[in-house]
Amino acid sequence: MKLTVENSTACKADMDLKSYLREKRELIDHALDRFLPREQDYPERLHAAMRYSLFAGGKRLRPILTLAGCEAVGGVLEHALPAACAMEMIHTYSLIHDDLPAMDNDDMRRGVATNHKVFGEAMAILAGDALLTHAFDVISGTVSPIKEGKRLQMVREIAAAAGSMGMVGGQAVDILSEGKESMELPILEYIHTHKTGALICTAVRVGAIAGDADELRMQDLTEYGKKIGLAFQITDDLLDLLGDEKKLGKPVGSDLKKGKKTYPAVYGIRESQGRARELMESALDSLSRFDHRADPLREIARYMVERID
Ligand code: GRG
Repeated sequence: MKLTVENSTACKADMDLKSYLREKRELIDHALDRFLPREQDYPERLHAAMRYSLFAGGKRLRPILTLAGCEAVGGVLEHALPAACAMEMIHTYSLIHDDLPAMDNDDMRRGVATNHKVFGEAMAILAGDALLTHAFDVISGTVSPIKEGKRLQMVREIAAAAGSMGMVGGQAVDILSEGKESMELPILEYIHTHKTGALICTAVRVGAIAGDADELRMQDLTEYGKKIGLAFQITDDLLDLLGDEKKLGKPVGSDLKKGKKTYPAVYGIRESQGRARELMESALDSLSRFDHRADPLREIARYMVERID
């Protein structure tokens, strides 16, 4: 049976997270394929570079959060698909640029050679640029029953989360802090909440906007998103120390080698694990007003932190 929005797993209290994630990943991959220019479209090399990183794997966490955010407020999944795909395009662009020699200079990502290793630096930069801009075309240009005002709100929120007051700002502070002897907690939290957290929180919010959430639900989901965003980054830092290279699709220990001031580097492994757990519990509390339709969000919060146990 072909998987469609209509027959995909609805949220059940006893749902199996693995099959939920697998199904949603399939939906997203299928939609991404539709939304992206084909490889044979001119200029072919650029479109091949964009598709190479987008379809190299990846957990699709951000777009799944968008769908789950929509589901939690009783929205129609299909309405959130363009925004979900836009989130993944922006995330993939950030990974391509982050891997460049001028940034982290990494050779492996998502289990394969990084974009610049295959296509060269110039094409990797352009593939990232094109994914970022295409994301906004998909949200604003796809035929959708969502009112124009709501779509404009999504565009603005995503732009803010991705730009200098969000992800790019966090990346800039991270780079500017490299090589410093010590790092104060507010700076470390700024980097985490902006570099990674902003996009994760916005992923949940745009799903809820697509689902026509009221203000109270939006506030609860924002709290949830902020907490899991930070928990995710702490977990990612821990995985870089303790994780399995094969499962991660990239070498471990790279933060340590580069002298990065990560959460465990500053606070130690135990304290970081405790902090990630606390954030997860607090994220679950933020969902106390929601019914079983928020179960995927609850399970995702648990899964994020359990990756390090
Ligand atoms: C270059 C503008 C610009 C921004 C870079 C997000 C980011 C900012 C850099 C990525 C560096 C990094 C490895 C951060 C740790 C958290 C993170 C974003 C991990 C990768 O996300 P996953 O685990 O990756 O969701 P997949 O491949 O599963 O999508």
